[in-house]
Amino acid sequence: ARRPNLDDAPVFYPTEEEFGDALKYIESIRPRAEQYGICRIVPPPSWKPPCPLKEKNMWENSSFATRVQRIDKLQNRDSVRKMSNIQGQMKKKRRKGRRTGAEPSIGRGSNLYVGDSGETFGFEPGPEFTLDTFEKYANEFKSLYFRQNRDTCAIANSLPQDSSEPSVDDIEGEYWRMVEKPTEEIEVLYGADLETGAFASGFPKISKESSSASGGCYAQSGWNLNNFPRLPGSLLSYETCDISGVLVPWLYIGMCFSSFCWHVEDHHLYAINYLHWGSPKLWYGVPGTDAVKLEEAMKKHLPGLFEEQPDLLHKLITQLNPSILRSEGVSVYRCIQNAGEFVLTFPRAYHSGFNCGFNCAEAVNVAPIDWLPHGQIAVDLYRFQGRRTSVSHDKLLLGAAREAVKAHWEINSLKKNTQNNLRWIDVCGKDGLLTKTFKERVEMERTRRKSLCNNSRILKMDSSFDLVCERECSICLFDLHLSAVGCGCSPDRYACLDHAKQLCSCSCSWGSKYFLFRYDIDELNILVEALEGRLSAIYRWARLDLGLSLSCN
Ligand code: 2HG
Repeated sequence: ARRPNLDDAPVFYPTEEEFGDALKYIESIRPRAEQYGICRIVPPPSWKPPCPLKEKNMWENSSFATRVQRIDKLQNRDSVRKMSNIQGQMKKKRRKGRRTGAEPSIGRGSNLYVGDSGETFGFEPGPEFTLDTFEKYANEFKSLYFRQNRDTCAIANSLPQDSSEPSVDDIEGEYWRMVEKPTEEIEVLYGADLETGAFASGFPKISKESSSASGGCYAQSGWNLNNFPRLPGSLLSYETCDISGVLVPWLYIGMCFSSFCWHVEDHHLYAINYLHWGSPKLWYGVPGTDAVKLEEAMKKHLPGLFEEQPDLLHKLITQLNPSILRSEGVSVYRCIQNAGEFVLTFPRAYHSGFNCGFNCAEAVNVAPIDWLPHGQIAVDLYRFQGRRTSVSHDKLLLGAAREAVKAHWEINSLKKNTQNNLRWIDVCGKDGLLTKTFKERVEMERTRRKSLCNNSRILKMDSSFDLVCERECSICLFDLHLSAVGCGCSPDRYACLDHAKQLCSCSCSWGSKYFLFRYDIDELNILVEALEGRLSAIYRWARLDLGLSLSCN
């Protein structure tokens, strides 16, 4: 079988010095890399982080959940074929390997659905494994597949009798043969979306001991994915909740053919993935500018699946050969990630791929300032689709705006030109990215507030309104960080400004309704002017919001 004929995504080799500041480095490669959607970053040779997952205790005693992936059904769901001999053998082994009644682990939402026909497709929960037992399972599958499946597997036929490993190209050709024209059922297991909080991270964590031990610098490193989402300059630092998979990394324990299907990151965030050990992970990436084209191409080629499930791409259960995407004018790039390397995906860059054998990766999101407009597009789209958000976009936007004005105040009144303060200079001013995005959001808010009834009660939103949990509109799920509508009849139920009337059945009597505003429009306007660089506004905002005044000078 032929592998897709694609150009490679770019590869970057930072020097030790460049590698020192993770977000600065990413910003430096963005002009060359973003147009490919994904890129590979090979750390300097001195980067050798100790991996806590390699400890013997972890291999023998910690178990993790897997999910079952039917590779022959990722693209064509109507293929019902006889189970191969290998699958029969692997199923028997799995029963033996089962340690407990495996708990379902359905991360990143729901990748299970029931089609119109009643047929269920999705990644059902598989058995639990330890790293030890999964490694054996994975290795056995791969050697059985490529050496004993000679009837159906084109590569196995061409492999010399005592051949060692199939090449990545061979595995890739075989993968797409199975996805597109399966001759048998192929079922693999994936330990995907494992919460590092519950299992373990592959990076050392900051602790009292780590500051002195040799792992100390790795515990503090910006490339340690436990630190990455909240690095200074990443807007995710303004989210107080530890959102699993976004702010707290997930772990992926893979075997040959285990797959991640076409998807974009929640909120069109950047994502970074590090391969701790094992066989390569093969990626396909599409630049964010081709995201809509990809969606249209998928709908065109898999119309039945999209009719059944319009939000199919949110389920992460569907592959489509990159060659088909290419034939529809979608730019697709290929990337082979080896152990010890990072892969970065840019905002709204669709990506998919699979593992070439037993391996372990970790991934998390990040939001450098250039992500802001992409994030705004994502929440506008979510509102239109009635889709729940994972983070509060307005909390991040407002967090950045407040921090930027504080930095300007410190630079002006305290002459504190720290790196942290100076990073905000370029994104502020009349044409700065932060100013422009924030101003547009305030304008949107102003229009919505204006259309509301004047004689309703307006209350200052408590600063802790959404501190521990995100608040969302009970009708469209829009995030309520900036403003909300409540009614005396239903405590703890709120709506966004657009759905004020639908909140409850007392809709005709506005009198019982109240509005919660975090800031009134005049305050938001001061913040806009402060971002534009007007000194008087900077001082007014500092006094008003931050409790800072000239007397501190
Ligand atoms: C993602 O795109 C991950 O969600 C890749 O970074 C997942 O390694 C995987 O399977």
